[in-house]
Amino acid sequence: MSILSEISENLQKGRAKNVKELVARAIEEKYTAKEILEEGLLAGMSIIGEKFKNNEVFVPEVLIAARAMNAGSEILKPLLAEDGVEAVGKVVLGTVKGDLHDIGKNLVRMMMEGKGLEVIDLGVDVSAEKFVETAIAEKAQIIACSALLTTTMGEIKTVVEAVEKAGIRDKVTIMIGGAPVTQSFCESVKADIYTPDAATAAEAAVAAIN
Ligand code: B1M
Repeated sequence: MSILSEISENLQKGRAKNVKELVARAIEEKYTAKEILEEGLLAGMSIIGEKFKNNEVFVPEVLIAARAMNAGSEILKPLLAEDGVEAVGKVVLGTVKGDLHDIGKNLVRMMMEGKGLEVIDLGVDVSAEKFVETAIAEKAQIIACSALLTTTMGEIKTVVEAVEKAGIRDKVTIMIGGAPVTQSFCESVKADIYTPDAATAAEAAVAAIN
């Protein structure tokens, strides 16, 4: 079995320690961060996602797989960061209110940090008020919202409205993403930028600031 398949297998079993070790070994064996992320970690997570949908695994299994995913991607962090890049701007990032999914958000953070952005990560279940008050206090140029549930993606609209109400709409770019989010949804809630993945989000954030 290839090391990337081993990463995927161990992630599915929620063996965080093994995943960390295997990711470290794959780095030593000169696999790229992209290969390890996409063909190892995300491949495993996608199988878990399918099984979750089909009721073959349940919340506890998914949760431990998610922990293994986060543990593995933390090891990749130095590889995703570009050496010597100065902070080019500030981003307030979080998963919207009512939503506890953080894997995609964590990838967005890593990719953005890799591009030299300073990211204030508010975590999960973040209210619109919290996004806005942090953006004001930190003078952030970007608010970045992740939403993974069709029941929580509407919170993005609440964030856009809160930004408008606070009178900072012209100072802040609102970026959005997450599995159920689309370009047409972005337009309908009057957010600024939708991107489908973390790498594109980081590139778009840098472009929006410059
Ligand atoms: Co949940 N869950 N979950 N879950 N979960 C989904 C999302 C679901 C699609 C599974 C399914 O049924 N097939 C489904 C949503 C259905 C829907 O709304 N359409 C679902 C459900 C229903 C639920 C619960 C309601 C289940 C329950 O309790 N009955 C519950 C809700 C809890 C809550 O949030 N209030 C729940 C709970 C959980 C766990 C806690 C067990 C766990 C989360 C653990 C954690 O995150 N720490 C979990 C997980 C892991 C998943 C799946 C399996 C995987 C999600 C994931 O991390 N994917 C997921 C099924 C799936 O997606 N196939 C599922 C990997 C990650 C890298 O992808 O986050 O999409 P993603 O990020 C991508 C892009 O979307 C993008 O970049 C990343 C790629 O580079 N992106 C951005 C993300 N944010 C971005 C922001 C940007 C730009 C791009 O700009 C700002």
